[in-house]
Amino acid sequence: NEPETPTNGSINLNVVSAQNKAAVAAALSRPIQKTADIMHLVNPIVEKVRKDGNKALLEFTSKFDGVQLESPVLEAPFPDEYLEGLTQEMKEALDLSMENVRKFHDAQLQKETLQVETQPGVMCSRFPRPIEKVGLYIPGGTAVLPSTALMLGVPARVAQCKEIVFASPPRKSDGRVSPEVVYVAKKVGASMIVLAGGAQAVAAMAYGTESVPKVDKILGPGNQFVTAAKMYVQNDTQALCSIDMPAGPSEVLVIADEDADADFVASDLLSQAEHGVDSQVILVGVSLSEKKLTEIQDAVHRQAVELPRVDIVRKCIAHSSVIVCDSYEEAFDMSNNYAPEHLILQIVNASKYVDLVFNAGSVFVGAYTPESCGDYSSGTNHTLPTYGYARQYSGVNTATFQKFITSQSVTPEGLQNIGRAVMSLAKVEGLDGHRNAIKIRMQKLDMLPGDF
Ligand code: HSO
Ligand code: ZN
Repeated sequence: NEPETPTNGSINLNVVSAQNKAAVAAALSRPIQKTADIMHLVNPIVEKVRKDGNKALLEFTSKFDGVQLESPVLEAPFPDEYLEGLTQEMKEALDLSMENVRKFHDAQLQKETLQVETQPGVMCSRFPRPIEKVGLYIPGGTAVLPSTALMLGVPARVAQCKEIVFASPPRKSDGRVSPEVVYVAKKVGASMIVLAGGAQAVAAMAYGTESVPKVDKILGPGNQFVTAAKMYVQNDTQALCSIDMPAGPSEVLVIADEDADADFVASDLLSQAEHGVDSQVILVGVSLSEKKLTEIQDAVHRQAVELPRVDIVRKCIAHSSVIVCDSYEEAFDMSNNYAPEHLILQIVNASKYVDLVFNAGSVFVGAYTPESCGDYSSGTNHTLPTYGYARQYSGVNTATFQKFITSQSVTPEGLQNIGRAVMSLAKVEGLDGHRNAIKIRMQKLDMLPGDF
């Protein structure tokens, strides 16, 4: 027998028993992010775009994307010729997906002013406002990613952001972005598409150039350079720009029991694995029989070898595991601890277990709910926290494109109710100016003795 090599061996998950704590920890560990290492490559790019604007942007696009452009932006109204090649089928798919994403995100839109009278005469309010200008990064080049365009563009539109700027690297063949991305840009009312990728695109949107407006927030997934540039501008007070969330490789954790369909489980694991060699794919099996486990492993191999991206899948599955445990509680503990970007439940009465989920980006409940539905068309957002950040971050949602302003109005009666507390606290902090602002008013209202 020839020894198995990574290019022709069977494509199977490593089997780990839940009792083996060290092996479980290894299976659930994430690859170390090398953001710091990459910063020294990213810093000069960002600084150059900031200093030289369009000129630098065009140079980097020529260098990294192999395209010599006349202008670094395609401005709205987008000419119809940029939609060339868009099929009716694709239009309908985009329309249906965008409509579902619109419906779900529209329902999240917070429009009302919240008002609470905390004491008689003390009215506290909170009202939402859209973030004025947003920059949406759509990864691209050879791969077409219209789904990311719609997952970011639709909520921005729903939240009524004043200006929506897309950025996506141009294709080498014709210097354009795909017609699908242009179609989405048009439908969400984007003002322009910045024809650039990587750190240079992020820098252009963070600082602005002669053609690109400076935005207030940058969102969207990207490679390590994009991620590092987003971190950089977020920390630069000159940019005054926020970002959606820290990013790591995409990941899925599937909880399956004996009831699960092996083919379905395998297909979900593989749809994540094909994203990239660094994708994290984990199966947690609850009381799985040897027979079911073998069925799943066989299905993984059988389906994987048929996929065009089998080489990526093979490398990803090589570092992926199935953890076999004895109870649902144990499975959910493990999942909550890992905090997966996507959690898929292929278990009996799956919906009953959603209450046990505390850390996850998005949950896919039941046998007929593959992650693919949420990646494209059901209505939920696919821009989700990775790398364990589901512990403290929500995925992109309508509020991601809003901020909330508080306001208050205090009457003399209200001042009577809280004024003395304010004065006491100001005193203990040694801030007499604060204390005075109350004292002066209360004295004029004859609420304090003159010598107070
Ligand atoms: N699963 C990815 C989103 C995506 N899938 C885009 C296909 N296209 C991260 O949530
Ligand atoms: Zn996906």
